[in-house]
Amino acid sequence: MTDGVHLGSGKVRELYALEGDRLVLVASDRISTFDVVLPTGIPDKGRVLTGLAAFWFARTRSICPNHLLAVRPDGRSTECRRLDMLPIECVVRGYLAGSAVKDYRTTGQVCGHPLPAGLAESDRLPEPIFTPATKAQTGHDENITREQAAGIVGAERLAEIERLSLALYRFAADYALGRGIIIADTKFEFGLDGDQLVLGDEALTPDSSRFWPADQYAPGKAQPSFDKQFVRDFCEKTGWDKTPPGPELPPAVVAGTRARYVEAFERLTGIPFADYLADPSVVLR
Ligand code: Q0N
Repeated sequence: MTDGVHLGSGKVRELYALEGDRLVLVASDRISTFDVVLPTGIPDKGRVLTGLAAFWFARTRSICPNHLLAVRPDGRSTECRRLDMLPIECVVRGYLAGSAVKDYRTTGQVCGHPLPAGLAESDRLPEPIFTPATKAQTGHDENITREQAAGIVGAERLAEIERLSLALYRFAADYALGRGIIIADTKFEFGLDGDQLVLGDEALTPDSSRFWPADQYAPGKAQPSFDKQFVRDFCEKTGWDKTPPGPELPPAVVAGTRARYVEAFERLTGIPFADYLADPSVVLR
Protein backbone atom coordinates (compact mmCIF):
# COMPACT_ATOMS: atom_id res chain seq x y z
CA MET A 1 0.00 0.00 0.00
CA THR A 2 1.53 3.31 -1.10
CA ASP A 3 0.04 5.24 1.80
CA GLY A 4 1.12 2.82 4.49
CA VAL A 5 -0.57 2.12 7.78
CA HIS A 6 -3.42 4.36 8.84
CA LEU A 7 -2.34 6.07 12.05
CA GLY A 8 -5.22 8.36 12.78
CA SER A 9 -7.92 10.71 11.64
CA GLY A 10 -8.68 14.28 12.40
CA LYS A 11 -12.05 15.77 11.57
CA VAL A 12 -10.94 16.46 8.00
CA ARG A 13 -7.49 14.86 7.62
CA GLU A 14 -5.89 11.43 7.70
CA LEU A 15 -2.43 10.35 8.70
CA TYR A 16 -0.54 7.28 7.40
CA ALA A 17 2.86 5.86 8.27
CA LEU A 18 5.42 5.18 5.52
CA GLU A 19 8.76 3.40 5.70
CA GLY A 20 11.62 5.13 7.42
CA ASP A 21 10.13 7.60 9.90
CA ARG A 22 7.99 9.27 7.27
CA LEU A 23 4.28 10.01 7.26
CA VAL A 24 1.67 10.98 4.71
CA LEU A 25 -0.85 13.64 5.69
CA VAL A 26 -3.95 13.69 3.49
CA ALA A 27 -6.32 16.66 3.52
CA SER A 28 -9.86 15.77 2.49
CA ASP A 29 -12.52 18.09 1.07
CA ARG A 30 -14.59 17.73 4.23
CA ILE A 31 -15.61 20.94 5.97
CA SER A 32 -16.67 21.47 9.55
CA THR A 33 -18.70 24.28 10.99
CA PHE A 34 -19.85 24.79 14.56
CA ASP A 35 -17.57 21.78 15.28
CA VAL A 36 -19.60 19.42 13.08
CA VAL A 37 -18.33 17.88 9.82
CA LEU A 38 -20.98 18.43 7.16
CA PRO A 39 -22.17 15.69 4.78
CA THR A 40 -21.24 17.80 1.71
CA GLY A 41 -17.60 18.38 0.75
CA ILE A 42 -16.02 21.44 -0.88
CA PRO A 43 -14.20 20.33 -4.06
CA ASP A 44 -10.45 21.08 -3.86
CA LYS A 45 -10.58 22.33 -0.26
CA GLY A 46 -7.98 19.72 0.73
CA ARG A 47 -5.73 20.83 -2.14
CA VAL A 48 -6.04 24.50 -1.20
CA LEU A 49 -5.13 23.78 2.43
CA THR A 50 -2.26 21.47 1.51
CA GLY A 51 -0.88 24.01 -0.98
CA LEU A 52 -1.16 26.88 1.46
CA ALA A 53 0.50 24.98 4.29
CA ALA A 54 3.33 23.93 1.97
CA PHE A 55 3.71 27.54 0.77
CA TRP A 56 4.13 28.74 4.38
CA PHE A 57 6.45 25.85 5.29
CA ALA A 58 8.71 26.79 2.37
CA ARG A 59 8.76 30.45 3.47
CA THR A 60 9.24 30.00 7.20
CA ARG A 61 12.14 27.51 7.15
CA SER A 62 14.53 30.24 8.32
CA ILE A 63 12.33 30.90 11.37
CA CYS A 64 11.86 27.24 12.28
CA PRO A 65 12.50 23.86 10.62
CA ASN A 66 9.33 21.96 9.69
CA HIS A 67 8.24 18.40 8.95
CA LEU A 68 7.46 18.88 5.24
CA LEU A 69 9.42 16.59 2.92
CA ALA A 70 7.35 16.73 -0.28
CA VAL A 71 3.97 17.62 -1.73
CA ARG A 72 2.58 14.71 -3.72
CA PRO A 73 1.35 15.18 -7.30
CA ASP A 74 -2.29 14.82 -6.14
CA GLY A 75 -1.88 18.20 -4.39
CA ARG A 76 -3.75 17.06 -1.28
CA SER A 77 -1.14 14.89 0.42
CA THR A 78 2.26 15.67 1.83
CA GLU A 79 5.09 13.47 2.98
CA CYS A 80 6.38 14.52 6.38
CA ARG A 81 9.07 13.67 8.87
CA ARG A 82 7.72 11.64 11.74
CA LEU A 83 8.09 13.55 15.00
CA ASP A 84 7.42 13.03 18.67
CA MET A 85 4.62 15.58 18.94
CA LEU A 86 4.47 17.84 21.98
CA PRO A 87 1.05 17.43 23.64
CA ILE A 88 0.22 21.13 23.50
CA GLU A 89 -1.44 23.42 20.99
CA CYS A 90 0.48 26.62 20.41
CA VAL A 91 -2.14 29.29 19.81
CA VAL A 92 -1.15 32.85 18.89
CA ARG A 93 -3.73 35.61 18.94
CA GLY A 94 -3.27 38.98 17.27
CA TYR A 95 -6.92 40.01 17.62
CA LEU A 96 -9.61 39.55 20.26
CA ALA A 97 -11.84 36.73 18.98
CA GLY A 98 -13.37 33.40 19.87
CA SER A 99 -12.91 32.10 23.41
CA ALA A 100 -10.63 35.05 24.23
CA VAL A 101 -13.57 37.50 24.04
CA LYS A 102 -15.37 35.77 26.92
CA ASP A 103 -12.17 35.37 28.95
CA TYR A 104 -11.33 39.05 28.46
CA ARG A 105 -14.81 40.21 29.43
CA THR A 106 -14.93 38.16 32.61
CA THR A 107 -11.30 38.59 33.77
CA GLY A 108 -9.68 41.39 31.75
CA GLN A 109 -7.06 38.79 30.82
CA VAL A 110 -6.55 36.09 28.22
CA CYS A 111 -4.57 33.05 29.39
CA GLY A 112 -2.76 35.11 32.01
CA HIS A 113 -2.00 38.01 29.66
CA PRO A 114 -3.42 41.20 31.15
CA LEU A 115 -4.91 43.30 28.35
CA PRO A 116 -5.76 47.01 28.27
CA ALA A 117 -9.27 47.95 29.40
CA GLY A 118 -11.90 48.87 26.84
CA LEU A 119 -11.05 46.45 24.03
CA ALA A 120 -13.95 45.57 21.74
CA GLU A 121 -14.58 42.19 20.11
CA SER A 122 -12.24 41.71 17.10
CA ASP A 123 -9.93 44.57 18.14
CA ARG A 124 -6.29 44.15 17.29
CA LEU A 125 -4.24 43.38 20.41
CA PRO A 126 -1.35 45.71 21.33
CA GLU A 127 0.98 42.74 20.73
CA PRO A 128 0.28 39.17 19.63
CA ILE A 129 -0.08 36.84 22.62
CA PHE A 130 0.75 33.16 23.06
CA THR A 131 -2.18 31.24 24.60
CA PRO A 132 -1.37 27.51 24.79
CA ALA A 133 -4.08 24.87 24.97
CA THR A 134 -4.23 21.15 25.55
CA LYS A 135 -5.31 18.79 22.80
CA ALA A 136 -8.71 17.50 23.75
CA GLN A 137 -9.44 14.15 22.04
CA THR A 138 -13.01 15.26 21.47
CA GLY A 139 -14.71 18.61 21.73
CA HIS A 140 -12.95 21.86 22.36
CA ASP A 141 -9.32 22.44 23.20
CA GLU A 142 -8.84 23.74 26.69
CA ASN A 143 -6.84 26.88 27.35
CA ILE A 144 -4.09 26.41 29.90
CA THR A 145 -1.86 28.78 31.83
CA ARG A 146 1.84 29.24 31.11
CA GLU A 147 2.50 27.38 34.39
CA GLN A 148 0.42 24.40 33.29
CA ALA A 149 2.11 24.43 29.87
CA ALA A 150 5.54 24.52 31.55
CA GLY A 151 4.47 21.53 33.65
CA ILE A 152 3.71 19.58 30.45
CA VAL A 153 6.70 20.42 28.21
CA GLY A 154 9.18 22.04 30.62
CA ALA A 155 9.91 25.73 31.10
CA GLU A 156 12.80 25.89 28.63
CA ARG A 157 10.89 24.10 25.87
CA LEU A 158 7.88 26.31 26.52
CA ALA A 159 9.96 29.46 26.13
CA GLU A 160 11.31 28.12 22.82
CA ILE A 161 7.91 27.23 21.34
CA GLU A 162 6.45 30.54 22.49
CA ARG A 163 9.23 32.47 20.77
CA LEU A 164 8.89 30.43 17.56
CA SER A 165 5.08 30.61 17.54
CA LEU A 166 5.13 34.39 17.90
CA ALA A 167 7.80 34.76 15.21
CA LEU A 168 5.88 32.52 12.77
CA TYR A 169 2.62 34.37 13.43
CA ARG A 170 4.17 37.83 13.02
CA PHE A 171 5.77 36.83 9.72
CA ALA A 172 2.60 35.30 8.29
CA ALA A 173 0.17 37.93 9.63
CA ASP A 174 2.27 40.76 8.15
CA TYR A 175 2.55 38.94 4.84
CA ALA A 176 -1.18 38.13 4.69
CA LEU A 177 -2.26 41.66 5.65
CA GLY A 178 -0.35 42.96 2.64
CA ARG A 179 -2.57 40.66 0.55
CA GLY A 180 -5.87 41.66 2.11
CA ILE A 181 -6.24 38.87 4.67
CA ILE A 182 -6.17 39.31 8.43
CA ILE A 183 -4.90 36.24 10.26
CA ALA A 184 -6.68 36.94 13.55
CA ASP A 185 -5.22 33.93 15.33
CA THR A 186 -3.59 30.63 14.53
CA LYS A 187 -2.53 27.32 16.01
CA PHE A 188 0.80 25.56 15.64
CA GLU A 189 1.87 22.07 16.68
CA PHE A 190 5.51 21.28 17.27
CA GLY A 191 7.34 18.00 17.62
CA LEU A 192 10.82 16.73 18.29
CA ASP A 193 13.18 14.98 15.91
CA GLY A 194 15.73 13.85 18.46
CA ASP A 195 16.34 17.06 20.35
CA GLN A 196 15.51 19.33 17.39
CA LEU A 197 12.26 21.27 17.66
CA VAL A 198 10.30 21.02 14.38
CA LEU A 199 7.04 22.61 13.24
CA GLY A 200 4.49 19.92 12.32
CA ASP A 201 0.84 19.49 11.41
CA GLU A 202 -0.68 21.96 8.94
CA ALA A 203 0.14 25.60 9.58
CA LEU A 204 -1.36 28.96 8.68
CA THR A 205 -4.34 27.60 6.77
CA PRO A 206 -7.95 28.72 7.17
CA ASP A 207 -8.65 25.47 9.11
CA SER A 208 -5.91 26.17 11.67
CA SER A 209 -6.46 29.94 11.81
CA ARG A 210 -9.13 32.63 11.66
CA PHE A 211 -8.84 34.37 8.28
CA TRP A 212 -10.82 37.61 7.95
CA PRO A 213 -11.24 39.74 4.80
CA ALA A 214 -9.26 42.93 5.62
CA ASP A 215 -11.49 45.15 3.47
CA GLN A 216 -14.50 44.31 5.67
CA TYR A 217 -12.71 44.63 9.01
CA ALA A 218 -14.96 46.42 11.52
CA PRO A 219 -14.17 45.76 15.19
CA GLY A 220 -16.96 45.85 17.79
CA LYS A 221 -18.59 42.67 16.56
CA ALA A 222 -17.69 39.22 15.27
CA GLN A 223 -16.00 39.31 11.84
CA PRO A 224 -17.09 37.31 8.80
CA SER A 225 -14.94 34.26 8.10
CA PHE A 226 -12.95 34.57 4.86
CA ASP A 227 -13.68 30.97 3.92
CA LYS A 228 -16.69 29.63 5.85
CA GLN A 229 -19.12 32.53 5.98
CA PHE A 230 -21.44 31.22 3.23
CA VAL A 231 -21.60 27.88 5.02
CA ARG A 232 -22.30 29.48 8.39
CA ASP A 233 -24.97 31.78 6.97
CA PHE A 234 -26.66 28.87 5.23
CA CYS A 235 -26.55 26.72 8.38
CA GLU A 236 -28.02 29.54 10.49
CA LYS A 237 -30.79 30.06 7.94
CA THR A 238 -31.85 26.39 8.02
CA GLY A 239 -32.50 26.55 11.77
CA TRP A 240 -30.15 23.56 12.30
CA ASP A 241 -29.52 23.03 16.05
CA LYS A 242 -25.75 22.48 15.50
CA THR A 243 -25.76 18.89 16.66
CA PRO A 244 -24.79 16.12 14.20
CA PRO A 245 -25.73 15.44 11.50
CA GLY A 246 -25.31 18.80 9.81
CA PRO A 247 -27.28 19.85 6.75
CA GLU A 248 -26.34 19.09 3.14
CA LEU A 249 -25.05 22.21 1.40
CA PRO A 250 -26.78 23.43 -1.77
CA PRO A 251 -24.66 23.74 -4.96
CA ALA A 252 -24.49 27.56 -4.75
CA VAL A 253 -23.07 27.44 -1.21
CA VAL A 254 -20.54 24.78 -2.28
CA ALA A 255 -19.47 26.83 -5.32
CA GLY A 256 -19.24 30.10 -3.37
CA THR A 257 -17.21 28.47 -0.62
CA ARG A 258 -14.86 26.75 -3.06
CA ALA A 259 -14.28 30.13 -4.73
CA ARG A 260 -13.35 31.67 -1.34
CA TYR A 261 -10.78 28.92 -0.64
CA VAL A 262 -9.28 29.35 -4.09
CA GLU A 263 -9.25 33.13 -3.60
CA ALA A 264 -7.40 32.77 -0.29
CA PHE A 265 -4.84 30.51 -2.00
CA GLU A 266 -4.31 32.87 -4.93
CA ARG A 267 -4.18 36.05 -2.83
CA LEU A 268 -1.66 34.62 -0.38
CA THR A 269 0.57 32.70 -2.77
CA GLY A 270 0.23 34.93 -5.84
CA ILE A 271 0.03 31.65 -7.81
CA PRO A 272 -2.97 30.77 -10.03
CA PHE A 273 -4.66 27.74 -8.47
CA ALA A 274 -4.66 26.03 -11.89
CA ASP A 275 -0.85 26.18 -11.81
CA TYR A 276 -0.87 24.43 -8.43
CA LEU A 277 -3.17 21.70 -9.79
CA ALA A 278 -0.86 21.21 -12.78
CA ASP A 279 2.23 20.96 -10.55
CA PRO A 280 1.85 21.27 -6.77
CA SER A 281 5.59 21.84 -6.30
CA VAL A 282 5.08 25.46 -7.55
CA VAL A 283 4.33 26.52 -3.97
CA LEU A 284 7.80 25.44 -2.83
CA ARG A 285 9.73 27.68 -5.24
C1 Q0N B 1 0.82 13.89 14.31
N1 Q0N B 1 -1.13 14.80 14.86
C2 Q0N B 1 -2.19 15.72 15.18
C3 Q0N B 1 -3.50 14.58 10.75
C4 Q0N B 1 -3.10 15.58 11.81
N2 Q0N B 1 4.99 14.87 11.76
C5 Q0N B 1 4.24 14.16 12.65
N3 Q0N B 1 4.82 13.12 13.28
C6 Q0N B 1 4.13 12.39 14.16
N4 Q0N B 1 2.86 12.64 14.46
C7 Q0N B 1 2.20 13.66 13.89
C8 Q0N B 1 2.88 14.46 12.94
C9 Q0N B 1 2.25 15.54 12.29
N5 Q0N B 1 1.71 16.40 11.80
C10 Q0N B 1 0.10 15.05 14.38
N6 Q0N B 1 -1.22 13.50 15.12
C11 Q0N B 1 -0.05 12.93 14.80
C12 Q0N B 1 -3.04 16.18 14.06
N7 Q0N B 1 -3.43 15.14 13.15
C13 Q0N B 1 -4.81 14.73 13.23
C14 Q0N B 1 -5.18 13.70 12.16
O1 Q0N B 1 -4.84 14.18 10.88
